[in-house]
Amino acid sequence: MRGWLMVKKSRQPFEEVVVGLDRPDTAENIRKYSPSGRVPVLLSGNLTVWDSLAIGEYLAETYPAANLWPKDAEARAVARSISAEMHSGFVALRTHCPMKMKEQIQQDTPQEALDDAARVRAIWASTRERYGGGAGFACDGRRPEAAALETGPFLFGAFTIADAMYAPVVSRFRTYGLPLTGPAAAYAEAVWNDPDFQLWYEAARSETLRVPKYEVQKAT
Ligand SMILES: N[C@@H](CCC(=O)N[C@@H](CS)C(=O)NCC(=O)O)C(=O)O
Repeated sequence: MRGWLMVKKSRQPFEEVVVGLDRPDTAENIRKYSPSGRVPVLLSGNLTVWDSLAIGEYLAETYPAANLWPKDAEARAVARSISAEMHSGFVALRTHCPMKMKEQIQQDTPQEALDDAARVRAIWASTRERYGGGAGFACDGRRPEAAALETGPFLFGAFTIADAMYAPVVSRFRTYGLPLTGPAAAYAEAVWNDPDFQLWYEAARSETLRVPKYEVQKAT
């Protein structure tokens, strides 16, 4: 979802190849495209980019008009920080709340995953407050004059790579009924209602491929 959303938001035409995961031929199929054996991978001419955040960076540099990172350097540094935090962290949330967009699941979510969810909520609320076109104050309390804050419902106003990085978590909050109120809830709603996010959701709803290891957990 993350790489796909980034390419959609770059507004460039692209062709999608879907590879079924957790199957005997998955590794072989992915390695036709990706040297890491992981998806997503972006092929552009002779170039292969095999990591979602690297894909975002490449698209942001190649198609600057798409504004995939915030324009302001301070906001951009924060956007990169929270994107990197998502990329390398939140292991408990990912482990105990696997992404299952179509389902509503009642479970006793372990405290460590709830702690991750709390950190995500705090990131969403504080980023919206400082950079989302609302109050728009810098870390030291100053309003950043060069911020050129854009209005919009996303973390930095307009949709950026940071929103793509957190989009799967928006889905996890919904699937597992994780607590969500106030600005963080409004933000999650905005991502859910984004037309490109909805395109992915509709495709997921009609998807017939299954990932066997995630089918053990039953929806209630
Ligand atoms: N750092 C990578 C992680 C990618 C990753 O873990 N992808 C999983 C699917 S979400 C994968 O390719 N799994 C291969 C498999 O299940 O065989 C990125 O975000 O691009």
